[in-house]
Parts: sequence; C-alpha cells; structure tokens
Amino acid sequence: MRFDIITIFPEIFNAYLNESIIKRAIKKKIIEAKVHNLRDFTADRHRTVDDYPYGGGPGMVMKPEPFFNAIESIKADGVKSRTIMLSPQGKVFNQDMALSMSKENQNLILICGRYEAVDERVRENLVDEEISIGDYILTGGELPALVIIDTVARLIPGVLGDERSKEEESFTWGILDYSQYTRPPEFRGLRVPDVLLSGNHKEISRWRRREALKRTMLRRTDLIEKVSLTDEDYKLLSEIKEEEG
Ligand code: 4HQ
Repeated sequence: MRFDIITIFPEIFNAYLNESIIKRAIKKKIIEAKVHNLRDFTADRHRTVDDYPYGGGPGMVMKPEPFFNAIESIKADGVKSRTIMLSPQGKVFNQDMALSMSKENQNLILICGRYEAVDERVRENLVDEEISIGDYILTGGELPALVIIDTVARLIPGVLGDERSKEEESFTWGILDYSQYTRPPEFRGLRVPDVLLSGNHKEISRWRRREALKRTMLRRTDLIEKVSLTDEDYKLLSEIKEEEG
C-alpha cells in the first residue's frame, strides 16, 4: 500500500516515518510513503501556494492549481488511488475506518492543508473523502495525515512483529485495556496484584476482563453501550456495580 502525501512541509514526515515500526514496514516494502512538496507544483517564481479569499475575510486560501498539478502527477502512473483531505469538516476517523482502509489495500493520497482554507474546487474535483481526526483545530493537516498512516499501517499483516491473535483482538475490541504490570513484583511497597503472580490462567483472564469492563464502564459509558457483551460480561458488570455502588 502506498501513501502519497501532499504538503508544504515535507520535512515533518521524515522524522516519524524513519523510526520504529513504520520504518521497518517501509523497509520490508509492505507500505510505501512518498512525500510531495506542493511548492514543486507551482509555476511562478515565488512558488506561491496561497492567495487572498474572494469576498474578503481573514486568513489566506490555498490555490487550486498546485493541487491539481500534484495529483495529476501522482496519478500519471495509472495506479488507482483514493484522495483524502484532512479537515475538521470531515468524517471523524475511527478504528473501523482504519480497518477498512487497511483491507481495501488501495493507495491513498493525503492532502494536508495549511492556512485558513483550501479552494473549494480542490474539494469538489479532487477529493474523494474528507477526514477529521477529532473535534479540535490544528495548524495543518500533517499530524492528521501521520495519524492515518500510522493507524492504517499497523493493521496491515506483517507490519507489527507480534501478530496479536485474531481471537484475542475481536474479544477485546471496543472496550478499554486492562491494567498491566511487569517486574519487579514489589516496588517501593507497591505490589502487583496477587492473581497475576498465581499462575492460574483462568483466574487471570477473568480478572483482566473484569478490569477492562470496569474501566470502560467508569470512563467510557459510550463504548459500553455500543459493544456486544457476553452473559459472563454482564455478570462481571453487575459484580462491579455492587462493589462500586
Ligand atoms: N485542520 N482533523 C487543516 C484540522 C484537522 C483535524 C485544521 C486541518 C487546519 C488547515 N484536520 N487545516 N482536526 O484541525 O484533520
């Protein structure tokens, strides 16, 4: 899967993409990331990418021509790709969207805007889908593009070293993680829960599920309402409610 990124700040991407898991995925050729400098697709001496808004108002608007040139150049190899623009006006990104992108295995073009806005003709003629990473305002679409690349990439088989078992993943999907501990068993008087040292795997699983459900219930009621739970889960939840009041 290839990610083509269009930005006026190409340097932002190098640091992140050249580390750790993403770096290895690129090396293994499971994913490819190409960063395109929007200014390379301008035609004037000053490499202008923005201009004043028609009708007046604050801030600058990104000009359409460089985006059209950039996307035509990216698509010139004839390989089909889907164009995404990062913007707070988009559909809010979530794990389901990431999962379907990772499965569709279609190349993605990510348009990162800056300034006040992007000329509407870009949205209407070049963009297949607008995506937001959440309801807050950033200074540019670069961090959201990295968020999408990172989230989608780790779902592609071979990218994570340890493939989490599909069974475990579907069981825990949609609720928060349970608490985890590592050595030492006691540190400054702070002890690891006895059950985790017991070696009783059935008890450990039950304790973990209970912890995860408890956290989710206390912190994210919205998730508990969405996820499908087993009879055993409902039993655990009522136990927790008794205890917590
Ligand atoms: N932007 N999710 C780019 C965002 C944003 C978001 C604001 C997009 C600034 C120039 N993008 N413009 N939230 O805040 O994707």
